[in-house]
Amino acid sequence: MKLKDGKKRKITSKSRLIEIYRNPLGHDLLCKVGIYFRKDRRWATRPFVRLLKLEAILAVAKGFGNEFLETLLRLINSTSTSISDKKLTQANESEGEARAWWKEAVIYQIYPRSFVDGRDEDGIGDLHGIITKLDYLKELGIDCIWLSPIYDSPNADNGYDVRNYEQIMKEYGDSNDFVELVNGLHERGMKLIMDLVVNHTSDEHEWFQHALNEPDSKYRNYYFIREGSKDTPPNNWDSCFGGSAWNYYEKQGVWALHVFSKKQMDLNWDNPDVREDVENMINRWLERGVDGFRLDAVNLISKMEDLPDGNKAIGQFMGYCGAENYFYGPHLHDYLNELSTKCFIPHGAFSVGETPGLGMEMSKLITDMNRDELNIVFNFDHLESGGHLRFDDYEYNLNWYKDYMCEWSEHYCNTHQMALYFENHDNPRMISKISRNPEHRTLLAKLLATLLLTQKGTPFIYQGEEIGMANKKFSSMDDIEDVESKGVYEKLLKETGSEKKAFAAILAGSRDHGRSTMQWSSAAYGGFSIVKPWFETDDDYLICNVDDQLRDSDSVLNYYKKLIALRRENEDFIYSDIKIVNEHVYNYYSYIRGGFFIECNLCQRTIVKPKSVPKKMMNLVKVFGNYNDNEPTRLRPYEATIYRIVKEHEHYE
Ligand code: TEU
Repeated sequence: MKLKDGKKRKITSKSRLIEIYRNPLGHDLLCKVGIYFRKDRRWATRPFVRLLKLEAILAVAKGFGNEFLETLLRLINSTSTSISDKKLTQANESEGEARAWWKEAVIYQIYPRSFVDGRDEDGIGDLHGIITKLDYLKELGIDCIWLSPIYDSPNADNGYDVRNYEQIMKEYGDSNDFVELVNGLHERGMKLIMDLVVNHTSDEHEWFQHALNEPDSKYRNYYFIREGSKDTPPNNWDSCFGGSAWNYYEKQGVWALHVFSKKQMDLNWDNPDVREDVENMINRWLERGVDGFRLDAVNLISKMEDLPDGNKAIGQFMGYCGAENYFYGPHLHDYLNELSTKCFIPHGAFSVGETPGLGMEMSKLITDMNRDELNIVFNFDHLESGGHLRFDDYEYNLNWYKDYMCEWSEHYCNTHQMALYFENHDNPRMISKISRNPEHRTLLAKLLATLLLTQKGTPFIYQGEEIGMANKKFSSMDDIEDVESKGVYEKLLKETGSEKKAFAAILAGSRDHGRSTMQWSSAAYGGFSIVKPWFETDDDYLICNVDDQLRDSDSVLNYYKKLIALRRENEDFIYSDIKIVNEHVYNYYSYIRGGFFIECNLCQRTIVKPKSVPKKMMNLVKVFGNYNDNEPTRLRPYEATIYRIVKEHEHYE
């Protein structure tokens, strides 16, 4: 809210929720609080509730004391933008939506270590392996691949700890393989986006080695290095991989900050030299033919000045302490704008930010096409049902996803684009989160494919998702590779004293479920390699693999192919608005995209269609779905169908 002199009114504990809601950060924080308490996202806008004062809400929310209130107010008042920025957006909308290849593209994420072991047969995936699968990807209909990091790395976090940005990781190949890969993609009309990990570097990166060992070098200020005694870290922040976010170096008598593992040291983006080095590095890759980047944990790059202690209540809420001081830091917008103007825009490069913790309004600011920051972002709010964290053992409720999509679709305008995804290398397989019943596997995989490829946004498919790969059958911590899972296990073991409980959490949330080797065939090791892979899991490849599915016209893989082709042939799936129909019917999700009607059952029971729908059926012709026959009045478990609207429709509600 603006005062008469144009200044923004300060938000205080006496402010009403609706006033806070008008501030982008305030809006998103209120949503997060709602998610935590399993309220619906729009709880703060309901009649009466919207008029409550902040202090009244906090009085009922036990455990959130004064300190929490102060942190909240500091954060909200520190943002200079307000939701009225939407005006910018709406002005543009009347001119129609700008076209862009990355809105039309279907993007496929490759986790190189687990994709294909090509040339050297060492049980580790590599660039040559990827090259041998380019035709497979082209036939599937993929327009662009995103490669998880392939830079030189000691692999503390499988490449997300970069030792040298200029070199290709030895196990993956060399610069000739890289050139062959870029050419192979471009010859096929496909594009390449690389992972850009610049919130931190490996502790083995030469910048960090100089910083640590040469106190007077210019690199000292490239990181957050603080002198001090061994007993007291500079603040109370936790690493999101478990333990303190500070590592002590005995020999040098200093602490250094790492939000992730203790081999991933946070770069100090407030130092202009850091930004310049990073920008030059990015431009070198763009000159080598890269078409864009996925920017790792990029909303973490701007840390609050003086690195203040984290609020304990927020720490509890997030699972680790300190995040409010860096997840949406004071210079985030400036730094993103600088990257965009110095690197992405001059090269016409695409950018997708990985932005853990950001909500809808903050994401809109970052991706508004008038602000020149990022093209799109990966939001995380749909990945767990309300009130749950990834390591909770529970069944995901798809109505949560519907609610999320309804809200975002309502507020995202033509000047923003959503990134649509269910899986990546940081998450278990989505179908396993929803149901572990093997009878649902194929149905669910096809339902998710339908959602991914027919809603409005840029779809990202994660390797293996296209054949319906499921979670792995790990039997103990000996089967686990991931640095995060190991850290979280130690933490939970300390907290609960129970190996069983700690392992149950790992089994539910481990990133290793998505990092197992790709299942190409029923040959030994799933055709991933001819030698024992770096990460051996179970024998699911015998019943779920690419070769078998290529031969089966009814397979998940062929369903993906058909859907991608349908999307390509019909721009309705790209540029038409999404109109949600019967939004309030639980377990039922249906929407119109231009000349198409999509209808889904979100649960494992048969449900009756809303009364108004069957009447309209005469105007619809089934294109295809995950059941081959049709039932006019009911939807079977996880049923998903795409219809063409053949007659002028008016209302489907
Ligand atoms: O992830 C950032 C991130 O915050 C999370 O997704 C994270 O992996 C996890 O959920 C924390 O609890 C990115 C990468 O995608 C991830 O693989 C890396 O480990 C991480 O950054 C550090 O580079």
